[in-house]
Order: sequence, then C-alpha cells, then structure tokens
Amino acid sequence: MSADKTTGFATRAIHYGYEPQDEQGALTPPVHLTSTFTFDSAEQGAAIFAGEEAGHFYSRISNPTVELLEKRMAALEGAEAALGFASGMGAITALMWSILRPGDELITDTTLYGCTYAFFHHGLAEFGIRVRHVDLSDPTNLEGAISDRTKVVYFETPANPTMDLVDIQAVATIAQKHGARVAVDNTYATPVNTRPIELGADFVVHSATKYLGGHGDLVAGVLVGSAEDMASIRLTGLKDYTGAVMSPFTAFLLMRGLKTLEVRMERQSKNAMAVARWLEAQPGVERVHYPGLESFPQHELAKRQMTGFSAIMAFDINGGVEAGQSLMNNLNLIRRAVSLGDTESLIQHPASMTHSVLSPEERAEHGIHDDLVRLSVGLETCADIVADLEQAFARLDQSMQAA
Ligand code: 7XF
Repeated sequence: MSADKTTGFATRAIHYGYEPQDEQGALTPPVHLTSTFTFDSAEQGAAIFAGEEAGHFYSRISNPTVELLEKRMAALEGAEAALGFASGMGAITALMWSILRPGDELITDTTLYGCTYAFFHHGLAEFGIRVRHVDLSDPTNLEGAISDRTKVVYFETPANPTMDLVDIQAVATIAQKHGARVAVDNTYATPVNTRPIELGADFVVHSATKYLGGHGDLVAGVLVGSAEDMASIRLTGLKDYTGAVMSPFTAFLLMRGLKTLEVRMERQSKNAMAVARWLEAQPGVERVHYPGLESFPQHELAKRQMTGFSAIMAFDINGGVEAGQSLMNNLNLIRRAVSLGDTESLIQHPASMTHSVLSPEERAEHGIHDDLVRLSVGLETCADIVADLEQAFARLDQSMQAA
C-alpha cells in the first residue's frame, strides 16, 4: 500500500485507496462511466441485491470511481466512510431526510448559506420538523436551548457569508450529553484547515463544488461520517429519498482537484491574508471579516481550531449597496460571480445573490447586511489581485467625490 491513514495529508490526497497494478499499471484511476453492472448469474445478482455478497449493481447506489473518491475523502477527513453526491445541497438534504423524523428538532447556528436556510425553513419545517436558530458563537447558548427532542445540531464554520466561527469541540461535548448528533458544513475550511470528526462531530458535509474541486468546473457534494451511518444513508437519503448521485466523471475531476488541495489552500490563504490586510487599511472599508486578522473577534478560536485561515472574506464598505455594486463593476481581474474556492478570484453581494432567498427581515436577523461584500481570493499573482482592488477603489473614490 502506497498510502494508508498514517501517511501525510498530501500523500493520502494523491494515492489513498488506489494501486496502479490493479488497473494494468494506469497511473490515473480509470473512470467507470457505466450506469449498471452485469451479474455472473441470476443467483449472484440476487445475493448482491440482498447484501449477502459485496459488489456494485447500479450507479445510483455505488460506482467504483465514486467509491474511490469516497474512500479518499474519508481518509482526508479522518473519518470511517463518505458518500459522494450530485451537489452540496444533495448531501445536506440526503443527510437530513435520513436522520430526522416529524416531531424532531433541528438546532442550527444563526448564519447559514441561503439555500441551506431555505431547505431547513421551507422544506424540513413544513414536514413537521422544528427548526431553531441558536447563536453558537457562544457554545453555552446551546445548553439553554437543547432538549430531548433535539436530534441534530448543524452549523457552518466559518459561516457563509459572515465568517463567524463555531467551537466544534465545545458544541459537540454539549450535544453528546443530550444525545444529539452534530453535523458540520466544512466547505469553507476544508479538511486541510479543520477536521470536525476529530473534534467530536458525527457528520461533515461539503459543497465539493468549491475548494475540493477547486477549478470552477463541477458541482458536487460529499458527506462524511461513521461506516454505519454512511451505509444506512447510502440506502435511504442517497438511493431512495434524493437520488442525488455523483457522476463518475465528476468523481474523476474531484480526485484531480484533491491532489493539489493542500498546496492550493496554502497559497490561496497566503494571498487572502495579504488582501485582507490591504482591505483593512482602506478608509473606504468599514470592517473586514477574515479569521486570520487580529481584529477578527474570534481570532483566538481560529488559531486553535484552524491550521490555516482559508481564502474567503467579507467586508463592509462605506456607502452601502451602491458603493459595493460600483466597486464590483470597477473590477477587471476579479470576476463578479457566486461560488468560491476557485483558482479565479470571485466577488459577490450576498444580500442580492447567495442569500437572496431570505427575506430582508430574515437577513437582518441573521447578520447578512446589505453593505456586506464577499470576496473569494484566488490563485492569481497576489500583486495583481491587490492592484485590481486598488484601481477599483480609486475609481470609487473619484465617483463618490464627483457625486
Ligand atoms: O449545492 P452546492 O454544491 O452549490 O453547495 C451548497 C452549499 C453548501 N454549503 C455551503 C457553505 C455553500 O457555500 C454552498 C454553496 N454556496 C455557493 C456560494 O455561497 O457562492 C452557492 C452559489 S448560489
């Protein structure tokens, strides 16, 4: 075995679960673009369907290429098993439909990605599940809110788009005492920077569309957890309740992305740190939300819980929505687009884009202000990213002075 669970992160990301001699020496694992699998005999088919014999039978349940990606993701997150999904929302919905029942309670942090919020409030809540928001930036708030009906505690750290962090270990300790499961959306941090399972979480979800893929060319999701939970959710949330299965070709692209995840995160975080410091020094910027900055209110937790600070930040710009839109329109290199974690730097306005499914009242309640702009710093030459922002701010100043 060229890589096992004791080898380094990058070695696992490149080699885990695959030996070329098993595939005629092919350095890169083959892509099994097949929907179905043939049986040697009718009896064997029946045995595989009954779970008495191991084997693939239909690619909505499992596929060798997706299986390799799943093994690799589990190894990177320090978990027993993983499941691949068609999207991050596929992973989140499959998890919740599998483990919640009417009458159960779901506790979530105050800030969530817009469609996750919509699913919880407009999906789950309408099927008899009680959804409650608790500010988990102070874990003791959970003590007062959790009850015997609480089945799951769900949060993002850092949260989309405010960047607020949650102390995973502290929340998991309280949840466990009350028999609730803990699910963490690790999209922003990635397993390079935070491994929630090692800190006591039961489940990790990812929008693999972001850093894991890393190149803006796929939509995918991953769920990570115990072998028992993943085996059960494979046959319920994945196979029957959503059918949100990952394509083998997407698994191939994702594995290509994973090979460079650690180096991309390191360089991207370095670029982001420089950009955050530059933004913080601008008179036109009221506040920069980036866990790596000393001014970030949870900087101490960031240093304790994260190996690196990732490369997404939000900032409040003086002049509100109008100034934010002008700034975005002034940019030449940084792309105006949602999504994040790509090689390209991307900028977006949460209130009118990623979090527009929330009503203005809901946004106000969840800390998503109209003047907040989100920037995902890419892998371009750092000086060029800063230069683009510099010229965009200079033109903004001119237009504000002229007004
Ligand atoms: O289904 P997707 O792969 O798009 O993943 C959903 C999702 C789940 N968790 C987090 C923390 C996310 O950020 C996302 C997707 N967010 C994109 C964004 O914030 O730009 C979606 C673009 S509308």
